[in-house]
Amino acid sequence: MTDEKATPRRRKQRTPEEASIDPAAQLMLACAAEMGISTAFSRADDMAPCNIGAVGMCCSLCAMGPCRLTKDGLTGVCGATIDTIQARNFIRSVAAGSAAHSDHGRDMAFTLKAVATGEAEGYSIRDVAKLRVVAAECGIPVEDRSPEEIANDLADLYISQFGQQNGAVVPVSRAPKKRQEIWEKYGVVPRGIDREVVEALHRTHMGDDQDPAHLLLHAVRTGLADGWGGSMIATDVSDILFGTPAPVLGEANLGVLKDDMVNVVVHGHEPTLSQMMVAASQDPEIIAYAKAAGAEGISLSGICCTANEILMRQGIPAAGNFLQQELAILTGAVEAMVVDVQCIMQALVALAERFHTKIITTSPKVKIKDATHIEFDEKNALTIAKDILKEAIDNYQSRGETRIPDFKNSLVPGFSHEYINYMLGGSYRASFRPLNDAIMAGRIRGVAALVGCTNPRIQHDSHHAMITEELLKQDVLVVETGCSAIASAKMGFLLGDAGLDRVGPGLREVCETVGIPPVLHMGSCVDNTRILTVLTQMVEEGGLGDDIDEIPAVGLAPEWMSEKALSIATYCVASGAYVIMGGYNPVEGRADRVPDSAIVSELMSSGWEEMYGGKLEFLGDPEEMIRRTLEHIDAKRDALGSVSYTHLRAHETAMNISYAVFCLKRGGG
Ligand code: NFS
Repeated sequence: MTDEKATPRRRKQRTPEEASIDPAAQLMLACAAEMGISTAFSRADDMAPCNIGAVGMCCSLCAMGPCRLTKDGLTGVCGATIDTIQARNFIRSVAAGSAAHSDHGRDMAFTLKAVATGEAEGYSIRDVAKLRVVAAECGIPVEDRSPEEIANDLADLYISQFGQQNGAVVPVSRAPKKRQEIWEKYGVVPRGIDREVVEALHRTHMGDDQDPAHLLLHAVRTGLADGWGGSMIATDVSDILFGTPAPVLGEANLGVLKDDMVNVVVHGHEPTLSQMMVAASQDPEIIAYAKAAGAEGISLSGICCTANEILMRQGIPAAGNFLQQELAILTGAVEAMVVDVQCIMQALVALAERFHTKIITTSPKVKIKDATHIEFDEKNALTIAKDILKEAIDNYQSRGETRIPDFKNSLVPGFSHEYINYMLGGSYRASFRPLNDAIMAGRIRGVAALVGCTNPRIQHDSHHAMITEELLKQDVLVVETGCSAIASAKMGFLLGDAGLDRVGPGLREVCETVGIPPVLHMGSCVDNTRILTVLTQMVEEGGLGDDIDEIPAVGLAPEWMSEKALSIATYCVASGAYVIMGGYNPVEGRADRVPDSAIVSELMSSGWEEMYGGKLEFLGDPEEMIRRTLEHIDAKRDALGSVSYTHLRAHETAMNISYAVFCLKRGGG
């Protein structure tokens, strides 16, 4: 773990302030440097990205290569052109992202089945109302049936979506009618979730699909299998089993760790384990066990999307986002980091060896060499969760010096689409009407969804912060998920009063009237499907066109790093959204640099715009992302014939100036 051994030749390292804008992260990075410990930040400094692979100029799909297409006109050994190679690499990433989200959805469906048949220890159906709504939408009879009977049928239906061979996956029917027709026209309706992922791998095997446009059609179908398939199933079932989120008070950042308690950090994605850890941590037997070990009790917190799942529902604090997983261990105060699937750095195990922290893997799919493995199984969920906590408590005595940064922020997460609908209209007239009206009248200029990861190649949290801050000033309502939402939480945007002095006057008026923060935390990354649902309901409400691509809305993932982000981007574009990704463009590389030769980039921007009304662009500069976001929103407003936002603001500014001049002339203030 010591840098001297691992990386003999050090490249220039960023200072903590250059690496992150988060003061808690800066403090821990300074500690890491002092202790000679590497982190993702220092490893990113030490290892420049491969400039051939980063922009998609390398093919490693067979053993005749890897082929690097670095010279004008070069092809791979098999004759593959750079366009084919880039499209193939891209679709493989989408397939991996779609698989990760969807396998999570599959496990949720299996848990629902186990709960329905009484085989899951400690779980119950928390949101019977949502179960009935979702089941009825799927054509499952609900009248005069017990929740378990309905849940059993819904679980069977959802499980069947993964192996379905023909037709359309069920949640696709929730999309606007016009959208479904577009997907049918281009033959991209996902037939079965697993089928699309398998076909993506088949088509990209050596010697198969070689037409970039044809490959990208299947990238769309594979992405849609995630967004309107696996991820949507994951969100539905999580809400049914653990409750549909509603606003709750929470806290975020490393300052949530406690000096006098046993700190257990849950990290990963699936709420089945983390929800049971919440229940077990409140068990009197476990609290007594912790006290007997000399601690005041157990303090549970989360990292990454697992954090979002328990933050949204129970207000359990978030210790941080993706890049803070190592920093949490560096505090010396974490007895156990309990992980399941996705976004878990292998470096955690070697890092934990420098401290007393136990890394406990729990998923049958994920083991890390030298970590402790306690396999989770929903049939004995509560017992296993208690065993894990006891392991952490037993480790409390081994704790050495701690350095918990004194930084944390309060926040109000929990904005499910059901709650947004309710808060806008009240119980009896729940409706998106006020939101649509505010957009049409120009009080809200448009909507931006900021989602996705943090990436050590970009100053941690900085692009999330800058873009959120500027869009709010421009009266753009911001909704967030994943690590982006945790970044905003740390900046205080997820609290009503704390954020409102930094937002434009129109948006501020709406937030104050409705009583919401200017940034709405909508959940984990699988919950991006909640955003699709909100957009669909805005269309159904009327006044903003008859399909998602007509709404003045933009999606941004400014610090993305994961293949899941590429799958999300693809299904959002196919749903009609303009999506801007930060960092580098994985399909940009060309040796010849002929300006109009960027075939795959073009297909995904203007090509997809022509087909789906949405487009995908990769932009490194956050200022450019803001400019294009506002430009797109204003163009969509114009197309709808809504009040011109810029004229409205210019008029208000002129009125304010005349009033100020009038006051000055009267000698007033
Ligand atoms: Ni999303 Fe959530 Fe974070 Fe990125 Fe990882 S935690 S699923 S992939 S890093 S936002």
